[in-house]
Amino acid sequence: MNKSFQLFPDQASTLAGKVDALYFFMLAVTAFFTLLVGGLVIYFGIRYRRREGAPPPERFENARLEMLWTVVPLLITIVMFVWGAKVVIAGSRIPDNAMDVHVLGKQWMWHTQHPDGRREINQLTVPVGRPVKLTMTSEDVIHAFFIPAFRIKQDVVPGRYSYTWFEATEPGEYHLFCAEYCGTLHSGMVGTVRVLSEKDYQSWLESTPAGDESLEVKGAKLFAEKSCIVCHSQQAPTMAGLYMRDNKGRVGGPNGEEVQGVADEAYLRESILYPRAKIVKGFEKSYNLMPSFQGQLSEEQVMCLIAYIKTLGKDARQGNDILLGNKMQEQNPQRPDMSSQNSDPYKLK
Ligand code: HEC
Ligand SMILES: [Cu+2]
Repeated sequence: MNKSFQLFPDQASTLAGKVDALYFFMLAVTAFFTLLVGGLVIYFGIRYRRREGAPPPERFENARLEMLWTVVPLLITIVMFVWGAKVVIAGSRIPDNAMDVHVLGKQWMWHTQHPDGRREINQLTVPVGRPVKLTMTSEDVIHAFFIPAFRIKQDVVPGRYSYTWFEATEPGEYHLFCAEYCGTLHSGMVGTVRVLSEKDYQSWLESTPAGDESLEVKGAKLFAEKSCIVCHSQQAPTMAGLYMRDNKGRVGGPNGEEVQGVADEAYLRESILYPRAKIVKGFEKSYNLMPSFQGQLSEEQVMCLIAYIKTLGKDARQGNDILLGNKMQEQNPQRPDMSSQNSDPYKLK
């Protein structure tokens, strides 16, 4: 098909076909009834038009007919509702094995960052056939992350994380847009999503420098530099195994209210920037309550700290693994040696 004039964007994700099937169904139903009702209005308008000397119109009622045109549309809209809900759920349930990518929107560009520290600007490179989870936030105003070919669009809001995911099905290059008016150069806030075959993706990984350090390593360093370690190795709750723990019964609101949810990225971010919003039970009266780090950490630094906390499994030992033990060092010899800092956890830069 002629690429310069395309009525519909490519179908390039697992979700695209599902969204389109529903869309075309609704389009067909709408077209059918528009033609039926419009056609009848015109036909009856002519057939029963007012004529000279005609008797006044009779009143006509038919309960069965009325039932019919009430129940049939009801059934059709119920089908649309159930089908639509299924598509929405498929689009919002993020698979567990998804690759993590961070997205930061700002006037007027998209920053994307892979867990290993690789960054791209106005570009996102992903392998085909693997689910990718996007954790997104904005540095200034509300943006919206929109990839038409994947049929995903999600607001990106300052001060909180939003999530979306996709699994690309076709290698190629696709448009990435900002879909929320965000200032004078909003229309220029565009980018490219590059979907590579697994082989090309591997060679891309090898050929591009991994940037500086991975997010986790940066996060581990920040954990020491910003003195999180000072409290969180002793008097404050452990970070070990915290990610995705159930908050119910474990954490309370500012006045001890019940709290729902799990310790996901959004919760960790809130705990760092607004520690008073939710307080771990038993620490309400702690003498060294956590200070707010709002204004002292950039969104990117918060992202790194979270990436680091996510790596700490249940058996991570505080004060040792928490300063990025040698385990990670062995896994990737290119990562900086943190052992000098390990020996003196309280040394701050
Ligand atoms: C002055 C001591 C102190 C410092 C410094 C500190 N924290 Fe805390 N932190 C606490 C205490 C006490 C709590 C438990 C009370 C609460 O939830 O606010 C806590 C709670 C948390 C929680 C929620 C824990 C849970 O189990 O839900 C996270 C996440 C966290 N801190 C991260 C950090 C990070 C990251 C830093 C560094 C940027 C940091 N903290 C610095 C004392 C501190
Ligand atoms: Cu924008």
